[in-house]
Amino acid sequence: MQQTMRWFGPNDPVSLEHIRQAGCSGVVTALHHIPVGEVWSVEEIQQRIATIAEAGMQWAVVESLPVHEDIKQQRAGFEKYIENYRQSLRNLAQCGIKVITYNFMPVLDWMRTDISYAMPDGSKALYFERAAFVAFDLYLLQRPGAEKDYTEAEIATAKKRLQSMTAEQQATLYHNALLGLPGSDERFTKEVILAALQQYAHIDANKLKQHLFHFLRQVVPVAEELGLQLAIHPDDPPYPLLGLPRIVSTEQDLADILQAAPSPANGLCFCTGSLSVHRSNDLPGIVQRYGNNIHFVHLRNTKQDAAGNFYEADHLDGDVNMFAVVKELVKLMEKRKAAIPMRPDHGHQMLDDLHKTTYPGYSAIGRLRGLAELRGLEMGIVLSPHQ
Ligand code: DNO
Repeated sequence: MQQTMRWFGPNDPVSLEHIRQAGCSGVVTALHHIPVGEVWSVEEIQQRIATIAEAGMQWAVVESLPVHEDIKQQRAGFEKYIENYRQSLRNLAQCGIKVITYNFMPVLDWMRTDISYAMPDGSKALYFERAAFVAFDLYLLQRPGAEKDYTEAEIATAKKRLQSMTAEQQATLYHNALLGLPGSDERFTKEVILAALQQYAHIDANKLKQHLFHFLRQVVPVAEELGLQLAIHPDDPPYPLLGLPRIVSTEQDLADILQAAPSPANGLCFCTGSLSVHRSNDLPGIVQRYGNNIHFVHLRNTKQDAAGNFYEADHLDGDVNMFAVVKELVKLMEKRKAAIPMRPDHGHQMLDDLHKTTYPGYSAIGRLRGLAELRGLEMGIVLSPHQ
């Protein structure tokens, strides 16, 4: 695998030097300062390539070239944003960048209720607690009609959970749940989010899928001609939230997406952390069945309990059988005779990083630990003839 790490750009407290010292040859980044929907110019792209090259690495993957909400909702005039997207793809191709990650999650990207969940060893992880999330939805966000999405038992548990929290804990939950997209400082206020959710009142999963398919049919042929590889990121977590449809959650969703615009350019970001939370997803099986279209890999582990709460476990621990996954990826790369870019997705906040402020999940040392473990796992598999 080509070893990479995500870098949020010049304001990221984790420097390119740190990323190189972790053993990476590739950097995964985006032009976060360009507003969503605007064209990424050749000059801006080249400037970023040069910054990364000066640090002795290569801009391996774009994560993300974000899809404007108007495309997801097909609001009047959305075609203009599709054209801008195509133009950004042309500019990226002209600069020699090949792999482009994006997602089609409405309004929100990832969602966690706790970004500093204490692990028994004192490190901190990201955590999704179902009751806290329901309490946020019903009592803090006060989304109209939210109670229809939950059972009476869930509502009762959420109410108790809310009452167990101090005002400060409630404020932290509120803040965590409304954290903006990674890489942006934007935070969703209650009014903004309720208005945004309202836009989806008439867009169900079926309709959203049609919008995604339309987008794919418009951009995939251009990407194919340019020799690019698009990689859609799965929903995190992989189910509907806050009444919003989510359509990149299961193996069937992935199959539908690939089928909608068959092309080597129409591909997947295989994110084990996101997909693993949907228990029916067979991760090594997905690599076997859809490997040809896997263009980028996020390796992360999760540990889920019966109530649907999950925390981000150590990379080799948790519900994902990382050995089986990496074994399939090694087979795939041997077949392709090419390395696939991979990043250790997230990591615990640990050691000196416990005293630093970094993007949730993206501290240096936890990711370095994850990468080191994954690198060793891969090497063990490659070098052992009997696996
Ligand atoms: C979270 C990330 C996601 C991902 C986007 C891709 O840590 O994995 O935010 O970058 O969904 O578009």
